[in-house]
Amino acid sequence: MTSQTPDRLSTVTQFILERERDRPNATGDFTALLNAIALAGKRISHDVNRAGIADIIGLTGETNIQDEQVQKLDMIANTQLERALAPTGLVCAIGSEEEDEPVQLENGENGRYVVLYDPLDGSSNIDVGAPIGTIFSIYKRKTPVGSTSNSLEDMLQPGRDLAASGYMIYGSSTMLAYTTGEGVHLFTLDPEIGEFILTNSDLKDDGGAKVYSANEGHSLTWDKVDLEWVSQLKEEGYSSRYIGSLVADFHRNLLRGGIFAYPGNSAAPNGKLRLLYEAAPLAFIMEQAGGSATDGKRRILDIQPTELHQRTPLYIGSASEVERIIKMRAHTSTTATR
Ligand code: P6P
Repeated sequence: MTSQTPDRLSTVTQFILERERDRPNATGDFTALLNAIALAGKRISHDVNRAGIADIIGLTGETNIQDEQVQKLDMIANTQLERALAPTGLVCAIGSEEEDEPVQLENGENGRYVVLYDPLDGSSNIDVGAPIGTIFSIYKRKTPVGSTSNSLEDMLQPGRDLAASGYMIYGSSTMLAYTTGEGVHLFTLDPEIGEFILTNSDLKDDGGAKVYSANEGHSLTWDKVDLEWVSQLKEEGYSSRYIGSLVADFHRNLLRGGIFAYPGNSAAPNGKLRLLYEAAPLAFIMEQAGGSATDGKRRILDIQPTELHQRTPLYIGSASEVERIIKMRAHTSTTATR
């Protein structure tokens, strides 16, 4: 990874304001939006770090639309994000992994954005202390401002139309990364002052590390291309790093290089990860850092969503590594049709 190490002390708010000053038609809306997300991130970080003490570890006893058991902290994070975004008046509707349907925000009819998120990705790792995170997507609404958002029309947009995306990782430190299409910028939460402080601006993935992240426990359900791909990496001396928390695996690969894969499989041809609030926002970040992301054939950012919680196979990381799997899959599909 290469980046600009800041020679100044800058909070996420100051940083965005400085960059908005360079845009004549900036309204300050994005500053307010990202501030709200950062505020929720501070609260979620606090809750995650005291989970064992405050008896908020464990399950609510419910299952979400993904048929996954809902952790208490999933719902707390979901609520924190909604409570932070609603008062901005900038968001007409929210899409969340924890909500079956889009959530219209009260007084949101004049909101110009929709926000989608996985409030606490990797939450099954909460009680073992592994890093977990929040992943978010911000789109400009397509329906007229002033109308009650036709949420799905506003949310089912391809990743190439994202206004912004980012993630927060709650690990040994809490960090926030975002992009608006002008580079990837990374901030670290200083809990002493409760501010996200600029750590790296304009992160670039230099593709260096020979690392792959995939859960080979599922490899008996993979197709022969994925099996051949991993076998090639092993022959070339790659190391395997897999935390089982997408944000943590992604963050490591963004900083050090490497490739993450959650392929489709015989049980779930579209894999496990969701397009709108996991794959697409991270693909936007990775492309802005010089990497790329595919479902094995298509650029993730070009996929037109048809459902709010739709899943997609995901290969994301250094451009050369992603190119390799695309070529392998294309070769197999052409030879298979011969
Ligand atoms: P598996 C966590 O539940 C998650 O959604 C992602 O954070 C992670 O990358 C993936 O699932 C892990 O899934 O099947 O390897 O346990």
